[in-house]
Amino acid sequence: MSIFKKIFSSEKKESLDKGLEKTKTSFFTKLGKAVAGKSRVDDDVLDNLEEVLVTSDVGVDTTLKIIERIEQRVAADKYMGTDELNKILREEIAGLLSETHRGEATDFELPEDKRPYVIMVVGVNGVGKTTTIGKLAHQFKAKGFSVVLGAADTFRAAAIDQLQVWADRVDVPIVKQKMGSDPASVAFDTLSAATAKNADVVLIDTAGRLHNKVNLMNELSKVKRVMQKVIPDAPHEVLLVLDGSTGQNAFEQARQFTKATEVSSLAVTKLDGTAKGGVVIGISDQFQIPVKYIGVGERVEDLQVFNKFEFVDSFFS
Ligand SMILES: Nc1nc2c(ncn2[C@@H]2O[C@H](COP(=O)(O)OP(=O)(O)OP(=O)(O)O)[C@@H](O)[C@H]2O)c(=O)[nH]1
Ligand SMILES: [Mg+2]
Repeated sequence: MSIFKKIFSSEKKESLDKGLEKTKTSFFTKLGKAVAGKSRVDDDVLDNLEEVLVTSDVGVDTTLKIIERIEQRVAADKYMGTDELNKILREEIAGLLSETHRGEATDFELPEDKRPYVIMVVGVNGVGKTTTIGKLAHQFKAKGFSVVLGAADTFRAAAIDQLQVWADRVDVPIVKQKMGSDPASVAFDTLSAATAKNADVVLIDTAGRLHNKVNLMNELSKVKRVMQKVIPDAPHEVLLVLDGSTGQNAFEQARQFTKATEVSSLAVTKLDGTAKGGVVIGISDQFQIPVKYIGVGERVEDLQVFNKFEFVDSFFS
């Protein structure tokens, strides 16, 4: 068990390190320029550092908090060398993130007293909802949980097909109706089937785009209401998926969605292949909702349970 766990976590680390490569290259190139020719951390260096953080999509508010923490340290040690900046940044970012305890997940686990545990997956179109559901189904199944998928994105025929592909690949049952049918009705059927099967977890896919935003939010509310006819406290989790490669846009989506509907956890996808991985630091700091999962690649194993310390570790290693 312990050997298995070690192998697994080293794989997780490898995938994370690889996924963050672009962000790290870009960040440390900028950081190098920010301190070029400077031996001491002075006001110029701090100004440059602020710009590096903002342009790395950490977000203005979080950047200011980090700079403030570093300023305090510089005030205490006026001769702080720029060669120490890496270490200090790492410590201060880890320190900042550790101030919030939002019940972060440690593994692909499910609370024991809620069966089937219903996760409704929401987010605008193209962010990675369906892919994340496929990856989650794989991870939960690998943990021994029985999974049922619900194809409540009935807006496009391709959406149902895409979830079917995942159901086949992971080998889990899917409940679907034809395109254009009522998403709430699909969700109702899915929960009924999952209850009859004594399933452990239900993953409900939803549409990212409707004719307009108000329609979308109304539809999500209706899906929720109808699910509660089968399982009164469903959905147990509303997982908002954000595309990390859109940087500041991901913040904006998080803001709008959390205003319009109750969101209980976040997944930030597509961190591989982008230099905007700093968004995760800002989003973890800014939102009262935990970042539970991150997507760092296309393979099923590349969906990880987000651990802020592993993240900072990988970032600065
Ligand atoms: N590189 C990379 N690609 C990802 C990741 N997550 C999702 N994708 C890709 O993003 C694209 C969109 O993903 P979908 O899962 O279809 O997104 P969606 O939110 O379901 O989109 P709609 O159904 O149109 O609302 C696909 O090509 C996925 O392969 C990730 O972590 N890394
Ligand atoms: Mg989809």
